[in-house]
Amino acid sequence: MRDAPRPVKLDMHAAKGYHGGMETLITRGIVHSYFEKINRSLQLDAAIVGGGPSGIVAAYYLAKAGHKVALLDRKLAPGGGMWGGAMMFNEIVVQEEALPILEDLRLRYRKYEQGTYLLDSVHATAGLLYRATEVGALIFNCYSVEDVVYKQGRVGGVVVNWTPVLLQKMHVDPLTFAAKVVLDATGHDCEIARTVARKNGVALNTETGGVIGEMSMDAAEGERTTIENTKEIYPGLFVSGMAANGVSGSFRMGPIFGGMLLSGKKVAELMEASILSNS
Ligand code: 48F
Repeated sequence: MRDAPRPVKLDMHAAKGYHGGMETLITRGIVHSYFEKINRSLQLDAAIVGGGPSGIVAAYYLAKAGHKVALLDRKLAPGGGMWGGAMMFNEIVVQEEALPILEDLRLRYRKYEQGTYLLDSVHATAGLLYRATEVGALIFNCYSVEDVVYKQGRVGGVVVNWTPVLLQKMHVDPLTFAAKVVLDATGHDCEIARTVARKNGVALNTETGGVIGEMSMDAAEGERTTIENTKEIYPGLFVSGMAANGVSGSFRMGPIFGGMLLSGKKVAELMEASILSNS
């Protein structure tokens, strides 16, 4: 016969000697640890704006290569448009070309048809976030990037504020994270590229010199061009994922994600080359 399970007892004596008891112990731990994390991020190799699939994959490869990386996302739960699959049917499709990335990140997938694979979108999103943080990428959720640091014709960091501050339209000044390179992985709105062009009156590396804006849906073409359009669009500023197609005026593609993953890997390689050449 099996032993009856022993009652679980939490050790309330852990807070001995703390004025304020257990509550102070908890608060102190969180405050110390959080400020140690933010302190480590004030001078980054790479700041990644947007925690959708392309941004997370970029964070994973850069952190794995030993670079100091922080990813900032305005939502409470980063993951962008991947959690919800398509119309909240929580499955996504990935093409064969992206299988090496699924393998690197140890995600579970099932073979479908014509060189495509299916993944549970919750598993895939949680898995990407887990692996990226496991190799050392720091993730700051509830952070909105409202501007960049712009000096001598180069993007040199991000200007951040709490999302609730911006939602409430409170007049509160932001803080900054310096970064050798910045990634706009903000998805359909390509917010950082727009801000840089609008505020500084500069030409981006696109056909018109501005943000062209995304086109309607063509899944195959959109997937192809999202990788092609992944590039440095201004000194120090890179684009990936849907923002890459938005900036360069190409198609959206819906719930197929191979292009997003490959774009994230490509941009990590481009950013790494830039970090090394500017060190
Ligand atoms: O849109 P999103 O998932 O980016 P992605 O990597 O992937 C696109 C696909 O999800 C999908 C698609 C697939 O074929 O077309 O749409 O290009 O994630 C973008 C993330 O950026 C955050 C936002 O909360 C989301 O999680 N974000 C956007 N603007 C800001 C931001 C900002 N200014 N500051 C911080 N986070």
